[in-house]
Amino acid sequence: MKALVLIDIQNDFMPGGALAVPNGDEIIPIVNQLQEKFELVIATQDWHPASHASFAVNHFGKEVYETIHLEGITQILWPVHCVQNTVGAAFHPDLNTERIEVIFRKGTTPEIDSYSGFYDNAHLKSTGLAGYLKEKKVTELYFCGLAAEFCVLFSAKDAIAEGFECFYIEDVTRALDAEAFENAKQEITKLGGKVVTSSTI
Ligand code: VGL
Ligand code: ZN
Repeated sequence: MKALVLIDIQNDFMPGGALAVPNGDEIIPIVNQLQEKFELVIATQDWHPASHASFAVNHFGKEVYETIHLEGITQILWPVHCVQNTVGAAFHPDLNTERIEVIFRKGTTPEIDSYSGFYDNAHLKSTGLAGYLKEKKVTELYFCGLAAEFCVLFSAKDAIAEGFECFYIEDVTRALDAEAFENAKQEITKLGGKVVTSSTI
């Protein structure tokens, strides 16, 4: 059984959003078409409280994109984004949400950040996503969404570690940084995942 995972297709990651991924909106028509090919579609949503530790404004004297140590790991400080119940945290209005069976929200704990849909960045807490998918007898996971080198990459890596066959759909994601995108694809391949294009699905 295969499932399509829509990672963080939210307004704040779109052009004009608080943490805009260049051309992020280009993926939406392809995501909508792809959903028809899957029996199970699930989504993640970055869903932060305003007090979240990943926001630069919550650290006195720190600027956006500086790093700090959080829970023993390096944390990039982001602009305020995807605050719970704001328009920025909502799915893009053109995304077809009718077939999304369940939404896993992440980044809700103020002091820990979660790029992956499975675990927070320090692997302290599970979201329950792996258990949900295993109960549904899912073995193959196809990833699309934003951003390619953060939430899509981290979700794909955790999926591989959880024993799922992982497909990273390279034309249905966009990156903040082109070089990081190339590194992300190499990392997925090295770990045993597959980098594919939507036309082969
Ligand atoms: C993301 C940075 C911070 C993402 C979320 O969805 O890739 N990136 N929060
Ligand atoms: Zn975030």
